[in-house]
Amino acid sequence: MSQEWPRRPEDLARRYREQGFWEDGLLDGLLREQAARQADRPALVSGGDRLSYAELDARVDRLASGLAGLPIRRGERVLVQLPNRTEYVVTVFALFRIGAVPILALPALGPADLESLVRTGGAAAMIVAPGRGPGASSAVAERIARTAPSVRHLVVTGDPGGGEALPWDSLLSSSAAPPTGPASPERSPDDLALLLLSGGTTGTPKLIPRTHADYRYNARASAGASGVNGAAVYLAVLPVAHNFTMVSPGIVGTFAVGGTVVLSPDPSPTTAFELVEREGVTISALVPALVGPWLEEARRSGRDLSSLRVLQVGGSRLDEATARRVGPALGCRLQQVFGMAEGLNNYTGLDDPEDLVCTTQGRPLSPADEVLVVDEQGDPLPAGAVGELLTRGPYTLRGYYRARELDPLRFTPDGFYRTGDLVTRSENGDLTVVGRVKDQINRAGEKIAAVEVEEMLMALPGVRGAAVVGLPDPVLGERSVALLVVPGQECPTRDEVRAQMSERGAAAFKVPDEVRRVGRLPLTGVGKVDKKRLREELMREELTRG
Ligand code: AMP
Ligand code: DBH
Repeated sequence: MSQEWPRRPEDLARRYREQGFWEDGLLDGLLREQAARQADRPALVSGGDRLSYAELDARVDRLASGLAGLPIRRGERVLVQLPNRTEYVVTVFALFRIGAVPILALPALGPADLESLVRTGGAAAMIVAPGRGPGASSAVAERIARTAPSVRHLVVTGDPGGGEALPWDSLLSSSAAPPTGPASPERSPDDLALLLLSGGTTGTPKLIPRTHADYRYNARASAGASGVNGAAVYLAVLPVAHNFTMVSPGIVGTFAVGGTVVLSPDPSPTTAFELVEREGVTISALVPALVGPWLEEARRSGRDLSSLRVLQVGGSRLDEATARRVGPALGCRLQQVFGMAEGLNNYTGLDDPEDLVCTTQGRPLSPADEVLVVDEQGDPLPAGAVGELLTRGPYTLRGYYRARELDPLRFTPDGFYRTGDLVTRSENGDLTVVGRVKDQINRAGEKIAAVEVEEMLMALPGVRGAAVVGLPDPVLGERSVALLVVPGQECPTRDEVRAQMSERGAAAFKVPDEVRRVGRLPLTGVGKVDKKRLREELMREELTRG
């Protein structure tokens, strides 16, 4: 087990415990604790469901019994790909309760990524929704479940449509007997609790190990930073499986303090505003690409948004002009959140001056977060200088799951995570994100690993060279542009690229927004495509084109 993911050194772990960062307690314990404290308070609102803490906790018990009966055992991984509905929350907390480890897959992930997660994670089961998302159709899930040797069970919410899958409802056992009896081995807050997806810089997404203690701390501290307490009503607009929606403070943070979580079935502002008015939503979280549509809709719609106190925006860089419109248009405070599934969360303060809130991406959440801004040699830089952000702390990973070979690349010898983000830090510790070292495109918050797309482009007929870069885009943050070297042949069209990529199981958001033919690609000294120069050349061209 210890080879699968590196734990923190014992002296550091002891310090985090002694200083109160890590509490005793497991993630599902958060529901148990609230059910004991305030049984009748609304915990979860989704579609027609309205569950109190006692009801939600009981439903988690019933599913936990069903899952344990399959059996799914403590420590086993289970791929979960579900939309923003009650079943997601119940599933994830039931897995926590039996000590199994959900792998949280976004609905937009395609079959190729799903399969790679199942294989890397060695998943014993898959729990998916029928026909939701390109990767989640029952047929795709059935194929993966059949071919991946580790998978023993496939569970589908809704109608499994006559296939091999087990209906999720049938697992809601009638008895709520504790799924893990006294004979089960002692569980620890330091156990692996869940596996999150990294945006990834290599071809396949990496798995991020998070423990019960570190995730509980991340959630509770985030609730503090965003003013979420027992009176809060948190609206989940982004996919529930995203770390932002889970823990910053998201679903887990809201449960930690006994507030109410409302799930929006889709990200449209029309749906969201109806829920804000009906449920008295106090806080929600968006990626920058959704902010414009929200501001537009606020102008048009007659909905009463007066309950809204805080709008969090994160996932990619929010431009200052849009940032300044949020407060006046929505009548609430903006909070920028710069986070990563690997751990570190930064928040602008709710009482910060407007200039700071609109121009920086916040400060580290925890007094125990260590951050360094370093140059290419790894030497620390003074305040104001641009460099790579390194971080270490009580909720930041020390290595990816089953990817020990990446440790020397992505971590320093003393355990700092190399974020790949280029930032500046002010004298006061406020961070501003200015770019990325790592070669990925951040398209509306969806991270695209350039190499993965390039690999697929190279497989097209006649293509001799391919590079994918992100260029600034007012709506998407970055749009992806593919440059193809196709000597003496027709350049493939975007439709042909799309067809080829979808055949290879790629998610739709990974298809380049633009495909251009070039004569050559600029190379570095060692002969790698010089992305930095390429991007500069393209941006110059854009400027001269007007
Ligand atoms: P992931 O590794 O998929 O969890 O994505 C995390 C990355 O998203 C960070 O390392 C940043 O590159 C980017 N990111 C997240 N929040 C922000 C933000 N508020 N501003 C700019 N970039 C962000
Ligand atoms: O982009 C992210 O991964 C992200 C953004 C905001 C995140 O993981 C988070 C907050 O926790």
